[in-house]
Amino acid sequence: MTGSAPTQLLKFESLEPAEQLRRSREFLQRMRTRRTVRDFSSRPVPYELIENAICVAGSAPSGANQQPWTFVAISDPGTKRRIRIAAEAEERVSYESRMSDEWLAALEPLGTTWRKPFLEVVPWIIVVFRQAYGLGIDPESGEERRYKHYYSEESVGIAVGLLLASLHLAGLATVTHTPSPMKFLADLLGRPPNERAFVMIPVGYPAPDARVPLISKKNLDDILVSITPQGNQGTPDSGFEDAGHPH
Ligand code: IYR
Repeated sequence: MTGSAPTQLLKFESLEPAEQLRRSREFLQRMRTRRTVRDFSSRPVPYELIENAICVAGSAPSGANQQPWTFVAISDPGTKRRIRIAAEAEERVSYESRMSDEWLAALEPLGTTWRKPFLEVVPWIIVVFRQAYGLGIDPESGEERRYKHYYSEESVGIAVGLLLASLHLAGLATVTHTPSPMKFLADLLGRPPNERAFVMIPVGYPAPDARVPLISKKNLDDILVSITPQGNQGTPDSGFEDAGHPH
């Protein structure tokens, strides 16, 4: 560290290579089973699972460590109903007139429509807000002022990735829902003027007969460009055979 800010000694867990590989493979296998679910049961979810997942999300790196996020967790039936009514009203206009034919065709394999009954069925909805700027008291003047936030979109995107992974690992199902426009959420949930709805994540258990679209993820070869020394293409010596990736 070259700056003059205070520091502390890093606590870093050093793993044996075999343990690294075991954990890495286990995490990969688990994450491969995550699916976006749109057909939920109303089975309750303990609040601590929601709290812990939001703590994980809150551990994400962020621009200048400004942590420009607010998570609103809703289980109140009246609020969920109001969210459903407002979201469906926007989605209906989107599906019927705002979205292009190209966009609707791209969504065809997912089978989505403007109807969002899951918003009332799920035990929890987490609405993630991005703080476009910070609001705080200026230590000099004692007045409230705006603080610039850096990389807030990227920061909140990273936090949402951790949130989805954490909920999945806790055995919960989610749908990443972005009704558009989403302004109604800040109004309905009484959020301050610096907060913009980023994404809405209904959380719960799948309905017993839930079905999901028949879609697949790209292969590693299609998403990874590996730049390694000549003659050692893509296989730095790990000491292990068969990393177990599909090609
Ligand atoms: N926000 C709409 C439409 C939608 C758009 C995309 I891009 C998706 O991947 C899925 C849905 C909705 O939630 O239905």
